[in-house]
Amino acid sequence: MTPHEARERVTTIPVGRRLFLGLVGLGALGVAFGGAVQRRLGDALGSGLGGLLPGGDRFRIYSINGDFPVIAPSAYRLHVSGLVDRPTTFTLDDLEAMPATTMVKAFQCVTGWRVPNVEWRGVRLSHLLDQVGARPDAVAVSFESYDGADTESLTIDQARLPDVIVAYRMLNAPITVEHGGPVRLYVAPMYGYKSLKWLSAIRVVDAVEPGYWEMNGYPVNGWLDGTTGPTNPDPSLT
Ligand SMILES: Nc1nc2c(c(=O)[nH]1)N[C@H]1C(S)=C(S)[C@@H](COP(=O)(O)O)O[C@H]1N2
Ligand SMILES: [Mo]
Repeated sequence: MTPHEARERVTTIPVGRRLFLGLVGLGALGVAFGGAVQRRLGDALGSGLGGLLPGGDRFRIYSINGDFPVIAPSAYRLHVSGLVDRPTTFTLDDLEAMPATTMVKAFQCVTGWRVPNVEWRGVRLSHLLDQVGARPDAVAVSFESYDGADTESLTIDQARLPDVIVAYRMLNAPITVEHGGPVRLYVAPMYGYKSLKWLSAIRVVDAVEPGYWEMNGYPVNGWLDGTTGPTNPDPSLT
């Protein structure tokens, strides 16, 4: 089953029109990182939906195209392909059977909201890359979502950091639909937009492919400390 076919088996839940409009506005404006416009949008998004959903715990719930893909845990598939020796499709059971990493960290969105002490659990992306035999000449890793809208990318060195995980638990429970379950990416050292929800596919590639948020003005290297980090291959990408 290709990621596209998988998406067709996914039903969706529509979310608020206000949230959808907020994100369309963000794209149209091409906002500057940390700018006042972006903070206003963040507030609008928060009041539009975050308070309405159960289990939010001060997270704002984001969806680019205005709905949440609903994927039964048993139907979940993660396709890993590209510059790898063994392209593989993993089930949720496969991921849960791998060595697990648990972290408790603050989650931070560039729009200014922050949730302290969030517990995450999943398998290191570096472990998955080893399982599929990522080739030594690989440069970057690209990510796709079951929402058909969000995309992300990391350099191969960033992808291999020990606190970058393919997560299946968050907030001491299986990841909920609105938070990107059954499986989302969690890139602990970077801003929240790097933590793509409803992860459907991982491609090992030969160049960084800027994702949805980066094409809308966010830095490709979203380090939380505001630096370009130790593994930035190209300062012009920040
Ligand atoms: N598929 C998808 N992933 C996404 C987003 C999105 O809109 N769609 N928003 C990103 C942003 S900007 C943030 S801050 C976090 C928010 O996570 P949450 O919706 O669980 O609060 O998810 C990130 N991952
Ligand atoms: Mo965000």
